[in-house]
Amino acid sequence: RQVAPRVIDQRQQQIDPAGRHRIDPDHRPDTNTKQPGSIPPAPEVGRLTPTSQEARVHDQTLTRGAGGEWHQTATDQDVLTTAQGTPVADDQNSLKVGARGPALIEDFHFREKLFHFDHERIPERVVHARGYGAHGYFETYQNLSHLTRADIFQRSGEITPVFVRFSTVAGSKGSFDLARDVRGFAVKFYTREGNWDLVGNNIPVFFIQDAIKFPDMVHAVKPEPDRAFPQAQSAHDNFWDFISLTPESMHMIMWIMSDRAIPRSFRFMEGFGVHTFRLVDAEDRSTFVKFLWKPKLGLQSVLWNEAVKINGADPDFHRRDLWSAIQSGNFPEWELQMQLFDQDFADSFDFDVLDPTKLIPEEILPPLPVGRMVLDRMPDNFFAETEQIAFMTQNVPPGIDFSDDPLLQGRNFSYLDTQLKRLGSPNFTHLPINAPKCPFAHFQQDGHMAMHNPRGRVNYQPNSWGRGPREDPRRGHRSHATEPTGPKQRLRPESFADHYSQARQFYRSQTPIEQRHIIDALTFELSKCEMPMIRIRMVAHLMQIDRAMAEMVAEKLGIDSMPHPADAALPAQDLPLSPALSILANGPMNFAGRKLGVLVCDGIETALLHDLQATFQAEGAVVEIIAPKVGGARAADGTMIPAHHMIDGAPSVLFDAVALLLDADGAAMLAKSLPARDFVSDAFAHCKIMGFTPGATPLLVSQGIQTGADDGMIPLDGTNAGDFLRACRKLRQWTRTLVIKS
Ligand code: HDD
Repeated sequence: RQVAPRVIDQRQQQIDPAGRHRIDPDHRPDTNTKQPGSIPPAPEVGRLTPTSQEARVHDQTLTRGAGGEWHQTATDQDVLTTAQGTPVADDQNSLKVGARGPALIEDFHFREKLFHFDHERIPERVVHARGYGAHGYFETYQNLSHLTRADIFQRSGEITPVFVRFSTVAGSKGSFDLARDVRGFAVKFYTREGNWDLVGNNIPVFFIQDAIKFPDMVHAVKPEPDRAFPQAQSAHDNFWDFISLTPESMHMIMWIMSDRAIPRSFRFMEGFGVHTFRLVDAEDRSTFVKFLWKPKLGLQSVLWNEAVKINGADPDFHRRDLWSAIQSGNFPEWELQMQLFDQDFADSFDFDVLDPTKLIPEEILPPLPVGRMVLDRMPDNFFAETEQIAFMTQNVPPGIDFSDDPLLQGRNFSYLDTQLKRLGSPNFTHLPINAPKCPFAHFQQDGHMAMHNPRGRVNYQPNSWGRGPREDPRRGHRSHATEPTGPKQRLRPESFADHYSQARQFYRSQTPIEQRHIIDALTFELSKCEMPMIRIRMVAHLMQIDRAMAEMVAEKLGIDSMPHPADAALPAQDLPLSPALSILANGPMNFAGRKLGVLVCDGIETALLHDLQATFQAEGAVVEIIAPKVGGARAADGTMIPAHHMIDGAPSVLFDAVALLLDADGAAMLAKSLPARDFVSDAFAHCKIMGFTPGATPLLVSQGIQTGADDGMIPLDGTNAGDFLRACRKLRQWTRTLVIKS
């Protein structure tokens, strides 16, 4: 039956124009505007190349016309337009014959909209696909002109804009944050003499010594090609097969099986440039350097059992943490340090400084602090900045140079190559996030999406017109003049042959709790390998590193007879221990930047809550309230306490310490709630410091937790918030691991 169509004009249902999404014009960041709590970012340096469409690096929403005028993008104005600027009359209905169609191909707005949508995705990074970035600045501590002519290190107090992207390695873009994995720590410094990319990790060594093995290593860790799983995990046969056949990876294996691979937050991680680089001074004298980032808030990791649960409760745990910290003005900070050494040191050191599977212990070569980095602004747009940023190890300014580390040499090819694939055009440096902020001038032209081409007649040099930029042998980047010699061959140097000594040094420098975590991690990962032969081959390597560790792993895996130790080109030496390698031996001993979760119910006293809030906030910690209902809880004095979370959505794994402010009725009620029971039992099992009012006892008892179990259980009596905070500063009550397997 034909029904007469009722024509609905969707436009009448639109939001009131006043309520439409718009960008507050005052929101546009101005590079000269002081932000509260931060020092002003560096002024833009010089002018960019002559261009008709230059975009200000700090502002993704504005473009500049030839006459210098600024154009706003669509989101800044009231009238919706096509990408061509044509005002749109109807964005709710496609153009049809009659009300019921068919649709007409002449509907350019509809086709343009779909066309653009269809092409929104770009390939994710082949590694480090999941990442999160922020803007900030680097402040140079002192003049280092005696070491390097890099402009960034010439003046104390120099401020250089930076963009940092943290990442996991193996997982795809949509994977979870708490994978057991290396974390990328990539920093782009927009210096006055070009971009410097320090593309590092939170681990100072790498799996392989030669870049030719990188594709194999990455294939092995990524989901297996036939079944396309497991996602973002190294716990599978292919990874451990490759590793067990690659002894040079053993040092790195100790690191990724340690707590370093499950950081509590990006803010609590170290960063490392990994390779040996060179600093070069104005007289072309070279000093070797390794770069290290030290977090001001100290190091902290989660337990594996926590990581698994965090991934379920909040897969965005790390990115949310960075977002919240920066948005609330708690800007994370790292100190840049340099380990500096000359050829004599390199010759006398036990290992080859070109071998990226080795580190130089800080006890042997104490690092020199050279500056600090503060992250103080989130990107305006994730895609435009965090996704499109292109890091390349080849980006070094004059005064910084490469060593012959074969991994670094291979990386210098791979990063440029991958950007072309990912960003689709050799003009990716025209994107504001990748463009230098210093003057630049060259004759590269054309190509997809060219935003600034040479203006006028001259696009080459030398030319007779006396125009255009020329090279400058004095200011330009000069490679340090080394004199490589030797036959052309494919060979690993003998100086790269010791694969076990530093692995042993790392393991033995850990505290007993950290050693236990390594054993648990190895056991877990190898238990996921279906091929017994792979497990046994790995245990044979562990025998070379530490026999007792190997035996414990074998015992937990149910391997009855120990294999022979793996053949080693060089047997492990007993190196001096390096306490700097342990997280727990270098605890922050404060609670700044950490999060207290306070579980409340109706009928509680507000005075205690306010006391806790004031005490913890004064420490620089965040306090979040969890209640049975997200609407909050009604206090004894009748006031409403708003909650940040409902108990069902806020398990204790999301907090560094917990407080239970409950009366007996509330505790008895929560003792029947599974999320509340998990909240306390997990907090206890994860060795968290727990404060509790006397009324909370029934909830604790329901989980078999004694209120006086240990020094991490703090009864709250309304006067001792300070004692509770002091207990929280140690972060965990590790003695509990003697009774509970973590
Ligand atoms: Fe790499 C990305 C760090 C070895 C090839 N790498 C990438 C990122 C980081 C690192 C942090 C993400 C950058 C971003 O956030 O966009 N990579 C390292 C470190 C290594 C290392 C510390 C060893 C010391 N990488 C390495 C080798 C190769 C690559 C040996 C190849 C020969 N890496 C790449 C890449 C990526 C990349 C394929 C993927 C996305 C990208 O570059 O931009 O080119």
